[in-house]
Order: sequence, then C-alpha cells, then structure tokens
Amino acid sequence: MLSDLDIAKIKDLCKESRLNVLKMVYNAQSGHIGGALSSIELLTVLYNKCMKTCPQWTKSKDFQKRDRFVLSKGHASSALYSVLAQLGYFPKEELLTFRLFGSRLQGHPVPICPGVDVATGSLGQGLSIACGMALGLRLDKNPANVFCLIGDGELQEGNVWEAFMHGSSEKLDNIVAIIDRNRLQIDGCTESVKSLDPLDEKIKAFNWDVIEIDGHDIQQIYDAIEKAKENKKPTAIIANTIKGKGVSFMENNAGWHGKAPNKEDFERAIAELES
Ligand SMILES: Cc1ncc(C[n+]2csc(CCOP(=O)(O)OP(=O)(O)O)c2C)c(N)n1
Repeated sequence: MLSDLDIAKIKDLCKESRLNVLKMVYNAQSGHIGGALSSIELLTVLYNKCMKTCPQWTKSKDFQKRDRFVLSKGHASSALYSVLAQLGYFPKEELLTFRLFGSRLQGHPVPICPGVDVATGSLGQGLSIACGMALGLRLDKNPANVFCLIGDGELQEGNVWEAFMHGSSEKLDNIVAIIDRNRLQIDGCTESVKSLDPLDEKIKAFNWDVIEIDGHDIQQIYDAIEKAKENKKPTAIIANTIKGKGVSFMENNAGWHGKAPNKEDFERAIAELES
C-alpha cells in the first residue's frame, strides 16, 4: 500500500513529465504526444516504486541484478526519457535535445541512452525481446524481473501473440506485460480498425494471468505490478488509459497521436497542465 505522501510525490512527478513531453515534442516539432501522455502514470509508478534499478548501478557489480524494461511502444520515448531524467540517468537539460541530430534521446529509444537496454520502435517486437531476456535471466539464476510496455494498437502485430505463446510455454514467471489500453491507434479506435475485445479472455487463452486496472490510478498500478511480480505465471496488466491524458483537447483524440503542437496549442496545453 502506498502512503498518501508517496501518491502525492508520484502525482508531482507525473505532472512534471506531462510538461516535459509537451516541451520536448514542441521543441523538436515532431514526436508522439497522445501515447506518451497515456503511459505517464504507468512508467512513473513502475520506475519509482516497483522496479529494482538505479542509475548508479551502471558501473557497479549490481548492474546485472537490475530489473529490465522494454518500451515496446517505442514511439512513447518522450515519456520514458522524462522518467529516466527524473531518476538521474542523465541531466534534465538533455531532454530538450529530444529528436535532434546526434542526441542520445532519439525519437525511438536506442541503447546509447543511459537506462535503455534495447532499441525499440518497430511495433510488435518488444514482448519477444522481453521473453528472451526473462528466459536468459532464469538460465543465469538471476532473480531480476522484466517489464514490457505494449500499445493496444500494437497488439494487432502477430509477433506479440507468438511471444504470449512463448512466455506461457516457457512458464516465465519473471515477466510482466503492461498494455496501455487507450483504445486509440494511429488511424482511430482499435475496435474499428481491428477489434481486440475481449482482450482479457484472449490473453488468458494464451495461459497468462490478467489483471485489469485504471492505468491512471497510482495505487491500482502499484498493487497490480506488485501482484504480478509475485505471480508464478506470466502476467499481463491491462491498463485502461486515456490517450492524450491531461490536456483536454488532446484527450481521446487520435489526431494527436503523432503531431507536434503549434505555438498556440502548446501554450494552451502548458497552461492547462500548470493550472
Ligand atoms: C511495425 C510498425 N508499423 C507501423 C509503425 C508506425 N506506428 C507508430 S505508432 C503506431 C500506432 C500504435 O498504436 P498503439 O499501439 O495503440 O499506440 P498508442 O496509442 O499507445 O500510442 C503506428 C502504426 C511502427 N512504429 N512500427
């Protein structure tokens, strides 16, 4: 159970990350806002309260013990970079180099960025990579866990379902898939592009346990991840979220999937987030 103080601190971090995402995408005049904003609470709780990892471990013997994270929906990189900067993986000033030539903070994550283990962005691949990592850790008798954040539109890639099949076939109990169920993809509603429901039953049929939560509720996110870590089966958390969460005119609007705001939209969004 998180204390009220913990929850207040996480909320402050989330607010700062929403502002960072806006500033990064505006400054670069390119990037993906909607799916970054929907995943802020998930990433913030995961990294600050659930994952065993720390930037200082990079140079120490503890490095191999770190929990791993795969951002399968790599286009939400701005949200991940904000969380990593808050934790001290690199200076916060570097956030404004997002998507610039030569920056460590590319549009999609690459391992030159401190805290990033794997290059992602080509949708559908992350859960397979995460299963491979989880299997490798088990073979090494390493108790670390692997977490993988997947978009719901991304679930339309067949490779994800091969990975679900593999995870249960190998009885991986050290992997947690978190699905950002914002119900929108690049072209509109997931249910009209290629229907996913009943998503929980489909994943259960692949012999994973499923926990469904409100993906903006900090306590629910924490409880679900902690339960998944203890589970003796691979677990998927379906996190119901709102694409563009926090900015009224971006919420539930597929048009803000991959569009940079102009000056007027940017100022409106910042004013809303700061109020
Ligand atoms: C293999 C592949 N095809 C297409 C794209 C382009 N693309 C980037 S994001 C996106 C939509 C993803 O939707 P969803 O997984 O629901 O992401 P979210 O709504 O969480 O941003 C697409 C098609 C890609 N990155 N990779």
